[in-house]
Amino acid sequence: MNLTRVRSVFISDVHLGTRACQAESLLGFLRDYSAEHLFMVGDIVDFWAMKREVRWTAAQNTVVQKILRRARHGEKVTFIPGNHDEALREHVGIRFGEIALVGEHVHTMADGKRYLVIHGDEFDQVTRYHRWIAVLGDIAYNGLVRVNVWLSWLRRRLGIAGYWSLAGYAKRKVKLAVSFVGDFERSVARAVRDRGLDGVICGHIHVAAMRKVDGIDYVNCGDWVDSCTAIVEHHDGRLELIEWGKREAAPIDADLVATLQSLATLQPRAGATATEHRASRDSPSRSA
Ligand SMILES: [Mn+2]
Repeated sequence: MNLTRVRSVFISDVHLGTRACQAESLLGFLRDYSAEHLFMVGDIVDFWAMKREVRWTAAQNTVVQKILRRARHGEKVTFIPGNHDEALREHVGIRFGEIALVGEHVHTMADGKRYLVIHGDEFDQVTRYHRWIAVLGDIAYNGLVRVNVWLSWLRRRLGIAGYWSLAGYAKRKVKLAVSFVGDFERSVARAVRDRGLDGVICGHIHVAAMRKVDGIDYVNCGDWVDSCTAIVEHHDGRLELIEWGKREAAPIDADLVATLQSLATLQPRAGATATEHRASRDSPSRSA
């Protein structure tokens, strides 16, 4: 195990309850990074998608259990609801056991810089004023992510190295998406500068980033449905973008793993044969 201790971990857009959620990858990341502060920056649970279909896997359960356990063991866990878990916004200001539920948070980094931690959908003109477009876009995006699971499987079968994301490619290429991302980043930066803060850590648009936007440190956690990215703050206040999806082998859909495993059990396995031999050797002596 390769444990890295950091001051803070920031994750967003996990979308628990959906097929696209890369819970196994997130578990791998959480296993490797322990922190004093854990910020969950919105869209952790996807109540929108769960109205259509609920996909709750064992790995997703483990994610919840791991986070609750970390909170019990003294990690300061802060949950900032997003638009997909906006039902929780009614309860902002309450503590759920060890977890603080807040609408936004100003985090002081180890080097004294002050960052606004917020999901960010309030800066997205589409989500704010055209909810039905957002819902349609959400369905289309989930479709892309789903197709991508099969593409990455195919790429592995063909021996093509590395991870390539169809949804990521679409986001980079579609002109509308590019200008949407730019508008979003600038409007977040403007709000943060107006409040006299040094930077922002947000999520929502599923595009991880760590750069200056109009003089503000613009940091976006990305997501755990496609790119598998997170932000960590080291003990000296330095921020780092962790691209877990690129570090690991291409993320695999849990169902696909189950299918491949059931196929694999149809093949004679060395381990299974050895056990059978031992069993057949033991049984006559026992009956004797
Ligand atoms: Mn969102």
